[in-house]
Amino acid sequence: MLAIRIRARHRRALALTVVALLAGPSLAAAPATATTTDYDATYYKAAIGKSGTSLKSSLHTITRSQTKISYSAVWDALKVTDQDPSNSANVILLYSGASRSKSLNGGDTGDWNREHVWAKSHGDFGTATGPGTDLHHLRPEDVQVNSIRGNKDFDDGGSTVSGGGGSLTDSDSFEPRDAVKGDVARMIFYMAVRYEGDDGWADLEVNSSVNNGSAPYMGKLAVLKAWNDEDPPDAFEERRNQVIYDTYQHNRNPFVDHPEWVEAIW
Ligand SMILES: [Ca+2]
Ligand SMILES: [Ca+2]
Ligand SMILES: [Ca+2]
Repeated sequence: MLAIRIRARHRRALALTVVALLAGPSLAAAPATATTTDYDATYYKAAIGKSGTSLKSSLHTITRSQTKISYSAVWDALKVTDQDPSNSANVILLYSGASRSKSLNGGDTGDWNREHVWAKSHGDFGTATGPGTDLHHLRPEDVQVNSIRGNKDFDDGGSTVSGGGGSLTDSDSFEPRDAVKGDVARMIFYMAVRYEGDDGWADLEVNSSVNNGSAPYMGKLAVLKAWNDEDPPDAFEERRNQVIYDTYQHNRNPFVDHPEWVEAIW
């Protein structure tokens, strides 16, 4: 079922690429176009046809129904969700793109650890069971690269991050490598709809700033929207969403299924 859906999306993406090439030499990515998924008639039934705050509210109600896992259980979950498709003994590190042994999870140089893409200080949710253990924004990352990203907001620009796979950083922001820019954006947008302040955690929102610090915000909105368009969901990201849904949390990232919903809300 999933394989069929992925192939269908890739055919659409290819068709869109041809249209974009025929349309002219613009370097701007085309906005994400409407997609259909196997879940539209079921999981997303209440959201279909909506936009703006109505869509956001609907997606919140849908995604807040989930199973939650402990922070210690996140280690083993990431070994499944982020498994290297070419080597089942390894995980792929988000920013660096490296393939590293699953057994090297830990805190030492050369290890990988649990990166909170929505920095856990932004809203101060820590690692208690909740947003701090939500697999939809937790990814394996090299210990030192994770430390360099720190709690910076996302924006374009900066100098090359050592071991960062082409990621850039400056004093107040981080730019992931191109292949995961959309993944990062869709994780941030998921957090903004999933957490609305009604379940004991901060209402997380995307804004247009950097230096958000411990405020429950993440920037920059315009950059994240562009990244969503430039880097559409691929098979790795879609499989990850499916594994979280089937095996761990039983909720989905709506923006992996429907990247055009970013534009429909923001
Ligand atoms: Ca900056
Ligand atoms: Ca990607
Ligand atoms: Ca929110």
